[in-house]
Formats: sequence, structure tokens, C-alpha cells
Amino acid sequence: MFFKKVYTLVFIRNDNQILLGFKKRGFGVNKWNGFGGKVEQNETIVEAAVRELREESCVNVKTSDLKNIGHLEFTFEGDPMLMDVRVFSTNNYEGTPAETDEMSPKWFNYEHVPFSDMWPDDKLWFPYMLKNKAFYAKFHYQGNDTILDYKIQELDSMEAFYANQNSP
Ligand code: 6OG
Repeated sequence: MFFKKVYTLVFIRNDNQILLGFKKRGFGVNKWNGFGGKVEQNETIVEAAVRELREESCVNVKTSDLKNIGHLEFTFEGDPMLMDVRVFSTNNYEGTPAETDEMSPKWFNYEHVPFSDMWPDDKLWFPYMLKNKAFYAKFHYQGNDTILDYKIQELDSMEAFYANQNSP
């Protein structure tokens, strides 16, 4: 049995570049990733996505501009927690990405995404995101470096995915 915690992960993208942040502390330290964190009790998932992006990169987006593009599930050997990560993307934002206590932001061309300094799962599902395909993936890790088992699925749409998940 797993207990589930919901997280957000936001990527700002334009036609050929993606904004990543270098994590300076906490879970995933010293890795490049999108911006995100835990959903609090008093907010919706998309509100959490907007808040975490602002707190970690100083960039503002509207909830209506964030598109849910993927769903990731992470489990770790020996740990009963399932991380349920909702992935969002937009090309519409305000402000200039700036370094914060948690993240140091940088734009990367799509050909130069620094996969060797990212979570090992990223190179497996980024291709779906970069081709604008909706995706569902789950990964079972041993420690932070080894993927023991995984599954990735391209989806017709996130709406259909969540509708099916909730059916009996
Ligand atoms: P805080 O602890 O900073 O939220 N996250 C992952 N992202 C990727 N790409 N791969 C993983 O593989 C991840 N595990 C967690 C979710 C953690 C942030 O890191 C993401 C959140 O955005 C295991 O509050």
C-alpha cells in the first residue's frame, strides 16, 4: 500500500528553448528540473503550480495559461510514499527568471537539455513533452540514481486520462 502526495512541475517553453532551474537545496539538490513542489491543503493543483513557479523562479503565469501535459508517478524502494507529479507547460509568462534560495534558472536549447545532471527519468519522458504529446509514466527507483522498473504511455489527452482513472 502506498500513500500519495501530489506535486507540481512546471516548464516554461518557447519554440526552441526550455527554462530549467538548478536545485540548490532539498529533494533533487544539484539537479536541473522544472519548477514545482507540494500542493498545500488550501489550494488547487494548478494554483500550487503557479505559486511554486513564482516562489522558485520569480516568473508569473496565469492559471488559465498552464496546460497540464503529463502525469508522473514515482516510488522508491522501501518507501511507502507515491509521488504523484502533475506536469504543466506554458509559453506565456510575465517577469524575468531570477535566482532564488531554491533554484537558479537558465534557458536551454532543446538540443542541449543537460540530462546527465537531471533525474534519470527525465530523458525518458522529455521527448514526449518536446513533441507536445500528452504522457503518463511511472518509475520505481532504488535510491536516487537507479530506475528498477518503469512504464511510459502516450495519451490522447489528459482529460481522457483523468476521466478513465476515476471510473470504477
Ligand atoms: P520539493 O521537494 O522541491 O518538490 N520531482 C521530480 N522531478 C523529476 N523530473 N524526476 C523525479 O524523479 C522527481 N521527483 C520529484 C516534483 C520536488 C519537486 O521535484 C519534482 C517537484 O516539482 C524522482 O517541494
